[in-house]
Amino acid sequence: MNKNITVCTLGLGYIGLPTSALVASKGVKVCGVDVNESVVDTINSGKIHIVEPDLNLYVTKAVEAGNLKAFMEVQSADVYLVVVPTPFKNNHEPDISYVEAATRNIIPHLKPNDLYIIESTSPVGTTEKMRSIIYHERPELKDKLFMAYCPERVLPGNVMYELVENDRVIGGIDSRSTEKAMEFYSLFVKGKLHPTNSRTAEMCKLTENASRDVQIAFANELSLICDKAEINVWELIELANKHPRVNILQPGCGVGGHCIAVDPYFIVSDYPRESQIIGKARETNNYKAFWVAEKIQNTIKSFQLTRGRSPQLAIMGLAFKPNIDDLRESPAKYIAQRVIQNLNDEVVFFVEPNIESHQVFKLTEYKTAYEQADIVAFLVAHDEFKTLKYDDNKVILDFCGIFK
Ligand code: SAJ
Repeated sequence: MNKNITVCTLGLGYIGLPTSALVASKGVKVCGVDVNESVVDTINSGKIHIVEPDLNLYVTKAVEAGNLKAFMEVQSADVYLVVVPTPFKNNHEPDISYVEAATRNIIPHLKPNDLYIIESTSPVGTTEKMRSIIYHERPELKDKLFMAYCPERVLPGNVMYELVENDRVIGGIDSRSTEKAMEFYSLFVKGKLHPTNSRTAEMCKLTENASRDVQIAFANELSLICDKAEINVWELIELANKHPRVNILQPGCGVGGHCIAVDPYFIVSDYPRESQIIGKARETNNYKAFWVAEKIQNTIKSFQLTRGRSPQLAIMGLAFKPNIDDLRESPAKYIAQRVIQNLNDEVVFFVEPNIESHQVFKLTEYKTAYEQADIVAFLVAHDEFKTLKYDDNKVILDFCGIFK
């Protein structure tokens, strides 16, 4: 595919903006579209609205070179990338309304030989549903468009590297679409491009994250068992992983973020009878956060009974995973909120080294909190916490293997 094409990306978030900036850095004209006017203005001023290493450099250069411009409305192009959110409704039903809305906004601009790609995590069959909508509105384009589903699998914090280096699965609605989409991604992806159909590509994304959720649930279930069996779960997992074909992941205070904790529901909601393990893993990982909150409450109560006074408590970590500043969908934040709800006269120090301040939790520096507290609950395995020395005089609740 030559570079004098125009790409229109719908959705300029954690994936849409990095992808747009990367494609633009190859000399391709990219029109980014977002419903949020401040996002559009921020990008057109050469700045970014999200935290992602190196992204600012790419966006500034692409905007200055005139290869990246943001708009509130869809611009006519040759390639359309749909990279909008796919949240779920309150009963864990996937919500593809943003994908459908973006598609309907594209339809009037479509012409023969255009390439339409969905990257948003979607329930199986979504690309086929969008094909029907497009052909219903534009019957003259039937079989004259290229349409594909191509999920991303980048790790937040390493996006600009992984967008280039990771292999990608390219799922066309037919083989000519798969080929066309592979031509497009070969413009900027160095990883291997794996052809398949759209349903398999849609399920592949969900499978990757559901498999990780199940693996984490196994580790979390082990931690509950070991707590009762009075076994050090960190030592147990380390020993079991000495087996050449065993790789048990790490227990935590629950599973957060808007990927691993969300995507499995896309499978469960469509295949509820068949996805028993996937569904139970979701329950186990959600229950772990509740169990941690209860454990902290019980520890406070037994401290008061045995010491005759209320403890000072340190809640170590609020982010959804180690060494990041993202608190969205964070089990640690949920646990901290539960602690606040049950507070009597205990003093609580909230610690999150990756953010300066928080509108709900008054933050304390981690060394100070550790020194002052009687009970220390480690919720997130931030690197800073691993520099602390184990102190026998404190009640240490280590839910994430700081002192493993
Ligand atoms: N977690 C554990 N124990 C572990 C590993 C993770 O409790 O051993 C927890 C983390 O603390 C966090 C949650 O699971 O709360 C998810 O963290 P994560 O490291 O699995 O990753 P995400 O959500 O940042 O990114 C995942 C990745 N998917 C896989 O590793 C299969 C990433 O490649 C995807 O692109 C991303 O989801 C996504 O956007 O789908």
